[in-house]
Amino acid sequence: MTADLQAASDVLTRQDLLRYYRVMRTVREFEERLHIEFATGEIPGFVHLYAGEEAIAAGVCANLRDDDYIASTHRGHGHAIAKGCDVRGMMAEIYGKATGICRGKGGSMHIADLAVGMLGANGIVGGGPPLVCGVGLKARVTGTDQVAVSFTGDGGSNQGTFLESLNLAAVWNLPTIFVVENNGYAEATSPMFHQAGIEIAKRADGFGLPGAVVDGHDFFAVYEATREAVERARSGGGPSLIECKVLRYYGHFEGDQQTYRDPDEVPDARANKDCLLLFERRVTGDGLVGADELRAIDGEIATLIDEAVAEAKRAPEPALDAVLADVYVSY
Ligand SMILES: Cc1ncc(C[n+]2csc(CCOP(=O)(O)OP(=O)(O)O)c2C)c(N)n1
Repeated sequence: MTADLQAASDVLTRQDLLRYYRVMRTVREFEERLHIEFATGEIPGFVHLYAGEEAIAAGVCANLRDDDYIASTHRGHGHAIAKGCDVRGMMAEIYGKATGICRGKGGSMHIADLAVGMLGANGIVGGGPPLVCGVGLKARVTGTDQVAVSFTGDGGSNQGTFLESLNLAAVWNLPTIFVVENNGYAEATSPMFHQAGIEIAKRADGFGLPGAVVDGHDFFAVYEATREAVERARSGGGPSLIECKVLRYYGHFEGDQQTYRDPDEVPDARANKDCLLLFERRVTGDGLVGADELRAIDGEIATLIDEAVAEAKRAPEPALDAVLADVYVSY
């Protein structure tokens, strides 16, 4: 048993392992199905798939409570599912239907549910980090022990908002965690062309914060790094930066021809770095759960996604007179 699995299995029960496998499988099935359904032309707007990156959403959110917060990106389905958003409601939302989690007016890039602390997917690259500074400040001022996590891509980590947020979070000692999902491209641009410095995580040094780099395909590595950061944040120790190195299986958006990619990259990642396969090998190899239990979960999730798609297709469009409702919120 490796050290991080040993450390994680000291705190994770068998039920936990099954729960986090279920989260990753749900995200994978949701995304693979959206890839197929998007091609039919029935889904409006842009869709950016998260498949391949599931261990990050699952490993981070496994450490969070319902009343903790996350702020997401344009590639937000995995984060939303892992934080507890309703999967059927999300599917209907992506189809733009009245039964959607935001009544069909947000679509893929604006899924939010404050009841589970999901502040929203975000069409604005670099939009999440300032939001978590806001809720982090609220938690500090009101004296709760809530924490807030933002997800940002490697491209987004070059936005001023990201660096300004690291600075503010450090100055104010906010209970925030900045997770960077470095999937090797900002749209079609490799970090070779957009990233100065060796590692994004090293930027933490400049703000006096702890920074860590982990393999984003490895649930246990992400889980352990986040557990440490969440414990620090909850107990008043302030913010952290975690960079997760990962690969995405699909294009930047659905329809992207991916001419910027080596054709072997995705087949290789699917064969050798699939977070679900890695997870399964480790937990079954160490006798923590049975492969049959994982297959049973696969079956349940396949049914759930089939039903979610069928329901979304049948659901009504939002009524015309609802178009202006909930667009602005006054405080
Ligand atoms: C402020 C802003 N600038 C530019 C864009 C256009 N845009 C959308 S996604 C994207 C690239 C994001 O790359 P990255 O942060 O690495 O995330 P990934 O897509 O790789 O998950 C850009 C430039 C935008 N949505 N918002």
